[in-house]
Amino acid sequence: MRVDVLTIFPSIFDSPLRESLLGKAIDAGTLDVRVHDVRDHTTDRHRQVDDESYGGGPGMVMKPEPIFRAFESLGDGPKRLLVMSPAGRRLDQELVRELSKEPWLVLIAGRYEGIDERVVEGLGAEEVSIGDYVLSGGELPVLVVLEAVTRLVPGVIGREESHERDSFGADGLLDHPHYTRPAEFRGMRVPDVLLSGDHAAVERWRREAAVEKTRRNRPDLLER
Ligand code: JCH
Repeated sequence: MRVDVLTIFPSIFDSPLRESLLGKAIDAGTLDVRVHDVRDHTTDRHRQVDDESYGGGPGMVMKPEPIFRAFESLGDGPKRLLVMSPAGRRLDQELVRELSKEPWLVLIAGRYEGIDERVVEGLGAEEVSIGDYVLSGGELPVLVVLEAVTRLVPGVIGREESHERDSFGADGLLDHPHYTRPAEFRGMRVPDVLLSGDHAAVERWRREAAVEKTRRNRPDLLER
């Protein structure tokens, strides 16, 4: 999968793209992530990427021209273009699965009060929100989308830690609790059934524990 990121803060992406899963997938060539500085696509002396809001009010808006130029510098080929926004379609595992099937994604991280609407209109960008809270820019949302999507790309994570173990798997339940050694820690015991070796009993316990955790933490998931 190829992913191009358009941002005015490219250095934010350095360490997250080097570490862990993303870093390994990039090293292995499974993932080709390219980060572009939108400011490099300005044409004026001041390399201006923002301007005042038409209609007035406080706060600046990202200008469309450098974003269009950055996008058009990527070359030809079918791309799915996403722009991060608190006013976007909320990211969920269903959208993540869909995006993981795309061969080429372009993710735009804005700043200020957001981006000129003509990026949505003229480039066909889809607005995506990572949740109902407000951040100061789209860089962290881009990294969230990248990590969620790329772990589903074949070859990015190992077989054994595969996707059926997701909290938002086919059954729509949260994941069950996990335990490792020691069997007793500061007076807290691991449930006996998990030490029993009875695989059917373990499966029944996990299912019930998953339902209970979902009821407690996310009752909305059980309604559906
Ligand atoms: C962003 C901003 C509009 C603050 C600028 C670009 C995404 N889920 C999610 N939360 N926040 C974002 C996000 C994404 C891109 C940008 N900002 C700051 C934009 C606002 O209107 C209320 C407030 C925030």
